[in-house]
This record gives sequence, structure tokens and C-alpha cells, in this order.
Amino acid sequence: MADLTLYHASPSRSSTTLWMLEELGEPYDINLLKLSEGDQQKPDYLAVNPMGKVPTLKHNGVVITEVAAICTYLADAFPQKKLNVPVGDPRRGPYLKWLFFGPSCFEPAVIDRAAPRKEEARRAMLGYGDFDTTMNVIAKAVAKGPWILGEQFTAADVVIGSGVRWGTMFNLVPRRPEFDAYSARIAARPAAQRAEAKDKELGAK
Ligand SMILES: N[C@@H](CCC(=O)N[C@@H](CS)C(=O)NCC(=O)O)C(=O)O
Repeated sequence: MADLTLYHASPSRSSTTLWMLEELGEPYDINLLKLSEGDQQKPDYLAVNPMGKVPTLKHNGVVITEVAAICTYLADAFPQKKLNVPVGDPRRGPYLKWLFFGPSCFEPAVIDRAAPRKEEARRAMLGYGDFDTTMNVIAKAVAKGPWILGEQFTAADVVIGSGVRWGTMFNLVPRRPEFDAYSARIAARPAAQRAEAKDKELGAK
């Protein structure tokens, strides 16, 4: 049994953490849940993640939930893999900003667009402000490349990159040249390809 176990449903938000584990290259086990069969609400799983959501990661008995937290955690737990920006490096600030921007701005902006509220919220009430500004900010950040922090690929690219890739694929994020080029760079990564193939295989189970 590996020290790392991912509670995963395929495909889902936990696919982002599957990709992160492939980037990491450490051995891991998968505990596959079928959301359609309600596995996420079964008592055994609720004991691990009372939110009834995937993903959940167990590392040496420690439980971590939330996609961006899992990616941040893994990058910091295995610093030799160079997927993090360590404390003390001035790039740590922007690195953390993008890791948080994923779940606090990018995803809510996309989900609000996909499932609009009956009454539009005031811009000031929304953490992401508005959809177009959020997309413009991400497009500018990935335009130069190759990665969000420049030459180094980090966990921030896994979090933001997953959103850009899946969002454009499902027409929830607008197609724009910056996003297409960034997605193509991601698609060329062997770890992203391995994760995608594994997810397909698991999804068919
Ligand atoms: N904030 C969570 C969201 C996780 C989430 O919504 N996962 C979905 C899969 S895409 C899920 O478990 N849905 C099953 C359900 O709600 O019953 C995270 O970032 O990990």
C-alpha cells in the first residue's frame, strides 16, 4: 500500500488532483468512488470527508480535502519535485495567490455563469467581481508562458490549468488564443497525458 491514497471519482474535480499526483511521480493508490451510486454519501466515506465530496487525499494517515489544498500540500510535502515555490522565495506570494484564485475566483465565476442566480448579485458582493474581469486576469497571467509563474511549472498551473482546460472544453470558459496556447502546452505534458488516460480507464469501470 502506498503512503498516498486518493479518493477519486472519474472524471470530476478530483481529476485535477489525479493530474497533480502524476506530476509528482510518487506511488499512490486510488480509492474509486461512483458518484452516480452515491458512494460519496456512504458512512465510510463521510467519516473521511464529511462534505461528501471528492477528492480526498490521505498521506501517512493525514486527511486533506479540497482540490487546491491537496495540490498545495503535495507540492510542499515533496519539495524535491520542484512543483512548489518555497517559503522565503519572493515568488511564493504570487504562487499562493494563483492557488487561491482557482477556488475563490475562477471556479465561482464559471459556476455562477453556468447556473445563474435569479437575481444578479452586486459586483462588490462577489469575491470574483465579474466574469469578464476574472477571465481577463487569467488570460493575461498565462499569455507569456510557458507557465503562470514563467519558466517553472508549479501546482498553481495544475489548479488554474485544469480550470482553463475543462472550462474551455465544456464551453464554460470562452475560447481565446491565450487559453488555447496554455491548454496546448499542458496537453503536451506527459503527466497530463497519463492522468487523462488513467481517468478514462477508471471512468469506464
Ligand atoms: N470545494 C471542493 C469541491 C469538490 C466537488 O464539488 N466535488 C464534486 C465532484 S466534481 C462532488 O464530489 N460531487 C458529488 C456530490 O456533491 O454529491 C473541492 O475543491 O474539492
